[in-house]
Amino acid sequence: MQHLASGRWVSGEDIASLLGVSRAAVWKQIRALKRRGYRIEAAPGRGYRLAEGSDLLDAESILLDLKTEWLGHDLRCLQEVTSTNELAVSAARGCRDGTVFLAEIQTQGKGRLSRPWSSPPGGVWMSLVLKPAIPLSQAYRINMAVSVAVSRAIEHLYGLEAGIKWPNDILIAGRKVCGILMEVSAELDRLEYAVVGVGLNANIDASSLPEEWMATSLQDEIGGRVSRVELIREILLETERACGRIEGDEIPEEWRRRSVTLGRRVRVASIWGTLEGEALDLAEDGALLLEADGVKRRVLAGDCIHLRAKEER
Ligand code: BT5
Repeated sequence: MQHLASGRWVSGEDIASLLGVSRAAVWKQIRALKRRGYRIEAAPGRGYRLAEGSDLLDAESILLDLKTEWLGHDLRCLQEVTSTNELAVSAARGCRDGTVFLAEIQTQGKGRLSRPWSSPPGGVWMSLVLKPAIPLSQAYRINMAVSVAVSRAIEHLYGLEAGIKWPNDILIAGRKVCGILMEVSAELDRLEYAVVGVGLNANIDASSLPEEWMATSLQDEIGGRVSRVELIREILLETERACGRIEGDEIPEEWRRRSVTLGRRVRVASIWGTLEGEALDLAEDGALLLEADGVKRRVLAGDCIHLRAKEER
């Protein structure tokens, strides 16, 4: 696959000798790639090349112009996995800080509370292994940093306003384009690692997802396909920048500015029950501060629904 990544013509003979396989094996591989949806052109006497605009996801093309200092330098790009988070969690201890797992398809992509995450080809299904030297009590800041980074990347590349819905969904015009799932491991209060899973609907048709999910995709918003390679590079760069400012007020401040939850009437369901009220602010520990029936309350984790006008009391 990486031999086609440059977009230049490459002969079947050259690929065969580079890989040490037969011409027939190359042809079989090309046929398999086409079946997976890659647009590969073939011309007699010239060989094969990846058609312009092909959305090829491979580590080599991403690394080619990746501007990060440490994040994503160990990039593991796979075709089909159960879940990149699952893979990253099982490997995290032996991985260096900033290792990234990416997959074209997840067969058991997961959301919070083991909810399913639909992961067809064309999305960005990626998990980052992060090992910042912060106490466990501050781990919520990693989540915040990644939400801010994804929102920034979407804004920079496509000029779309990408708001953050508490706790960390990314919405475009009220519809979910990205979900983030963080899993951490710690020893006493020392954070060992965090695995942050980013599920971003890039080149997928959101109308194929159930309407009640209120999902969207970059492709639907822009009216055309995006380069996932460029998108992943930008997310990694913004995440590295945000991780560099993990302590201090800057990230929570930017999270607040990008929040589409604060100031709204919301209903939050958590293990402690359901609360309805006005979302006032984000607390020091990432909890949502609500005013419900004149009383200020804190919710550390839960599912948040932005209420429509007709549901307001
Ligand atoms: C999330 O959970 O939003 C976190 C999703 C994290 C997915 C990434 S992909 C890479 C990494 N590997 C994984 O296995 N996971 C991470 P939550 O807030 O619980 O939202 C889950 C809910 O979103 C589901 O119950 C559906 O209602 C909806 N949903 C599922 N797939 C979706 C999609 N592709 N786009 C929008 N909404 C979706």
